Amino acid sequence: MESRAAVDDAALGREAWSVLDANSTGAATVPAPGLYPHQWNWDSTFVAIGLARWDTRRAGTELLSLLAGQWHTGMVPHIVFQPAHEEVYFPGPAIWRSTEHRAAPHGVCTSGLTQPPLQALALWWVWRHAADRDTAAALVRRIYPMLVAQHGYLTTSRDLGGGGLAAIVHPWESGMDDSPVWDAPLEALPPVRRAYRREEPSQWQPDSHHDRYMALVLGYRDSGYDPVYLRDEHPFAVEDPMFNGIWLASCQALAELAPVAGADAGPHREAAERIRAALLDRLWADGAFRVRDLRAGRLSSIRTVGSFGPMLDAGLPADRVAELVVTLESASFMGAAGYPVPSCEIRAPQFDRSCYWRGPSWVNTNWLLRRAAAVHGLAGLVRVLGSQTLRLVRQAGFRECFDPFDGSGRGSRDFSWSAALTLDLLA
Ligand code: 2M8
Repeated sequence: MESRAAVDDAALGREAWSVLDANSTGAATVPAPGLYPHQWNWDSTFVAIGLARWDTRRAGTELLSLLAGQWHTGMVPHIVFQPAHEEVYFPGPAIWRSTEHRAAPHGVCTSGLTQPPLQALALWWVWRHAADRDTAAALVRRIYPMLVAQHGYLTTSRDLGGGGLAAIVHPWESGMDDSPVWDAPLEALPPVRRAYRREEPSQWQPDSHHDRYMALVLGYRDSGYDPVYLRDEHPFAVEDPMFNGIWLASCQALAELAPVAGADAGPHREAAERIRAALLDRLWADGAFRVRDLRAGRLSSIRTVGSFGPMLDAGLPADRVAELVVTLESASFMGAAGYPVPSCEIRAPQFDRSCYWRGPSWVNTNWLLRRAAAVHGLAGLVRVLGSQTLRLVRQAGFRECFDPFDGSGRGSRDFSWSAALTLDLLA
């Protein structure tokens, strides 16, 4: 495998800071040079988490720059575009046309989809770790109402199944784009043509998953980003355990932050309880949380790293936690991998050790599972996830993701969340 000379903690920390500085626009940190030149929702939020112990102001600026893209509906978009690079990434602002929509913010172009609602957990992380208490308190007072609006949006516009969970309406909203759990719902979509590309009809190829991603984007955009269209007509609607597990943890974070903002914690605690009950009722089957396809009315048979998302909930019943830990440590996940945590179960036919969310290990999901282990007092798991994640970046650098067997790097180099979360793990 590709490997570097042993890097000590101080040098690793310096390298992480220089990646974050290089990827910073001044207010936002883009995921990686070249491929991802805009601000991505959960990428930026992981960067804020990584900065939390070291630089309260910069962590706050990161969150505020993302929230400058928040829609009046409360939706926090999955991309806030950087004007200088508008056409570098496809689909760019010309496809999303956010500025034509009355609910979108003025003066900034965004996508029309969202990503896992991690911001409240990040704000709480900043609050909890801030050396600069006054700055942190001011930040909480400023951001809290925006996050209440975000959670309101999920409750009112995304409970497409009517059972208390938020549905995602595109694989991009999960943050785990090409995970095998989206294969069945994508393949059930009507055939699509590449009408969005400047190609002659004679050059049209049989449609791919990417064409289907685009068809979903265009259908939703052309409805005017209408929540009624999402509920009644949009062909992709899925309840994802990681998205909802993060939402639950963010409700608990808002409950902790409410007194700082002079608000009542009660509604957030009630929301967390509702989501927990819905997760257990709707997504738990055969010892794991699974993705529910609302259009097909069935649960996925494939378990992924997303299946462990609800472990972020400190109130998850102990027997469920124990079952999840057995699965996580089994040969399906950590037990047969050299490096944690494969993004898809190793025994699934769809597992692919080198293809993004179909197998590789990721620093951000490792961080989330380490956090989940911490909330349940699983000290051994916390230690393993932390030390093995640091081993990955020490050996292969701040790559986008890693081969779970030999730890070699995959995807972009100098990837922001890999660098930022390393700073947190080094603390
Ligand atoms: C990947 O997703 C984008 C679309 O949002 C893409 O494939 O172009 C995912 O890994 C996602 O989790 C991440 O937020 C994004 C930017 O790093 O890249």
